[in-house]
Amino acid sequence: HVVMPQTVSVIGVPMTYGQPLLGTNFGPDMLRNAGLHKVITELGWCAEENGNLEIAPPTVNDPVIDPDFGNAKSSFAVGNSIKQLADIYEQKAREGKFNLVLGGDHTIGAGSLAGLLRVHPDAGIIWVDAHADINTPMTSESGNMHGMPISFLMENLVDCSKVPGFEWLADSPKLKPEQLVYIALRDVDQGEKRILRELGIKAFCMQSVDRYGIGRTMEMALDYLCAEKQRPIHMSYDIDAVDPVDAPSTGTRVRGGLTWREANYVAEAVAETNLLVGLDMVEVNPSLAPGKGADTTVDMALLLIGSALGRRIL
Ligand code: 6HN
Ligand code: MN
Ligand code: MN
Ligand code: MN
Repeated sequence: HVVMPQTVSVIGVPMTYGQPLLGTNFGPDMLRNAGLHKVITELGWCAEENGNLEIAPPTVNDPVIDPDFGNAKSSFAVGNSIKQLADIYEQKAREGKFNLVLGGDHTIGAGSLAGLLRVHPDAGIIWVDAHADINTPMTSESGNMHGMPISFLMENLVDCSKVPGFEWLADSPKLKPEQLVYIALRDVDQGEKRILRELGIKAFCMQSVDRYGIGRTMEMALDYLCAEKQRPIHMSYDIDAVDPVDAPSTGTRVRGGLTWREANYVAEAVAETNLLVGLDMVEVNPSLAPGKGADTTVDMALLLIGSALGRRIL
């Protein structure tokens, strides 16, 4: 039996180095300025503001990954920064607080998961994303680390001791494939497809949403994680899971995404389990589609946070 935490611990992680574009660093403050704390408290939670983590930029002297082990751009800066997130996530989770992690690009998902698994080694993960984010430095075609965070946390997939900045993850608790489920995938790289197939990872891509509807899809996803036994859940929500019509300000837009209602329903269905202990909201980049597009995207992200924190229509 898992008790629903009463305090939402807000952690800003203004990370940009996991992908080539500037702007994701503005995500956390944009969400706060748009009324994040009001959303949290109006839903009956206490809001604990932890501010933004300090993200040290890459320097020319940083160690880089040996090409024999693949490509992972700015791994030293990324890895050292998200270690801070792992530590604070762990601390807040031990205090029984709900972790609300504001990105920042999706590399920060690796920090959240690392902290989560130290406290809840058998947690379930719901990864809501157009992308699978499970490239290893070897399979990645781009070298952009926001396409890799899950690979570092999956057992027997990456030797983290070979990735500068990520050595601290080498003997951290890892995920088993059956702890992870995807929602809304629609742009998966060849190497990722092979990994998903070989590890037998459960994925509900957009075609599942088309075929079964979002209601049945979420029922299957949550049954998959929790039917046998209840477990704490962490949801990592990439705003690019949402159709670009409703979330244009993000770096890797893919057509054919979740509608406004489907996107909220995902969060609502997870909230209804009362098992959610943490949420990442990532890849909001107000510098892309500035103005109305950015407002639309921030508004969407804020609505999704509210839905995940238990807002009901009735
Ligand atoms: N994201 N699969 C592509 C890559 O570069 O590895 C895209 C990754 C996108 C990551 O949106 O968080
Ligand atoms: Mn994505
Ligand atoms: Mn692609
Ligand atoms: Mn992502």
